[in-house]
Amino acid sequence: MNGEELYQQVRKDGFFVVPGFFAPSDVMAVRKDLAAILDGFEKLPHDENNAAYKSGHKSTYLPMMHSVWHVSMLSPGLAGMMSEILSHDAIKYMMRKVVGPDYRMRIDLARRSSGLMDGDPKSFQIPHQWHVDTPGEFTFGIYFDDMRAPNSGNTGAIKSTHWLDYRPQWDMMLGPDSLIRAGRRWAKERIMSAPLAYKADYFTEKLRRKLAPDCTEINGGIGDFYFFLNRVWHGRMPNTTGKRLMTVRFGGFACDYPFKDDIPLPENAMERLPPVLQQAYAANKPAVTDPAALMHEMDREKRKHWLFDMAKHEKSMAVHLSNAIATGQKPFKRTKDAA
Ligand SMILES: O=C(O)CCC(=O)C(=O)O
Ligand SMILES: [Fe+2]
Repeated sequence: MNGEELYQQVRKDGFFVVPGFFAPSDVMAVRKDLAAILDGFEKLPHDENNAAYKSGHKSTYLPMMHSVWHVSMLSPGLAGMMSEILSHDAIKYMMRKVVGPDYRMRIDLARRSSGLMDGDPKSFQIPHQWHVDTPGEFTFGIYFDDMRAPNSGNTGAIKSTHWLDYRPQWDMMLGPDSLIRAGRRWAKERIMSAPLAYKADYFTEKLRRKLAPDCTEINGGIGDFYFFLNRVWHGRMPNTTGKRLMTVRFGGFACDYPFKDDIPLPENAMERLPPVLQQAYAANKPAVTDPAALMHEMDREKRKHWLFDMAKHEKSMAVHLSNAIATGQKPFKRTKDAA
């Protein structure tokens, strides 16, 4: 593993997988701990008054998955694996060039899919829709099952979209749900009816076709880990395997970017962590900066492309027109202003 190569891969694609980093027997031993932790929380009542919340380890049940937060503080084995990644010379080199002189971790979590059929593998839009998160954010992931088969419910990413000045969840209406969500925001009111917005799909469909070959499931298996920039268009791919598959994700922010929000760490969190993670989770770090870091380079770049602009305009005009027709108001005027 070579730090410069990893850095170049993040520059180019926005993510990478490191295969065979851990010994499979070590991963399987930690997997046993994590499964027991998830099983334990699963037996508790699935509500906010349960012991999981009270202990500071949020435990969330969705039909498609169960997640437990800050699991590194419950599994020394996992904490050891995370430390091994973060203290590896190649990763330190990559992080220095991508994130800058220092970063602060925000969360780690274990997620186990429910095994229910999740999403339509033929659809361009994925179950956890294409999105970008907060600027300055990065995420690592470790596979605790063999998730190399297509549609294993891995994190997905669209290559090289981290250079773009577009947000798929607000600027691009790539699927029906995003249409309603982003449409509401554009219209600054409830969308009364959006038939035109569904039909006006000429450039958007061209955009989907342009992006499709770069849509990648970040597949991996036991021993492997991955990394992505939360600025690359990403989401969760469908899980059609019928299996309950487990991953751990952990990530945070470059110190010179606003920290998204402070998730209170569980009690005595720091004492339960090895030094590398204590350092990574430490609050009140100075905002040390390096303008040459990739995070800042992306901010300066903000690449535009005519097809993205056309797709954006096509949908926004269609939303405004649909709404105007439905409400009998003049298009391109907010209800409040018009009244
Ligand atoms: O793998 C997933 O569920 C997507 C994760 C994601 O969106 C994130 O970590 O920011
Ligand atoms: Fe995300």
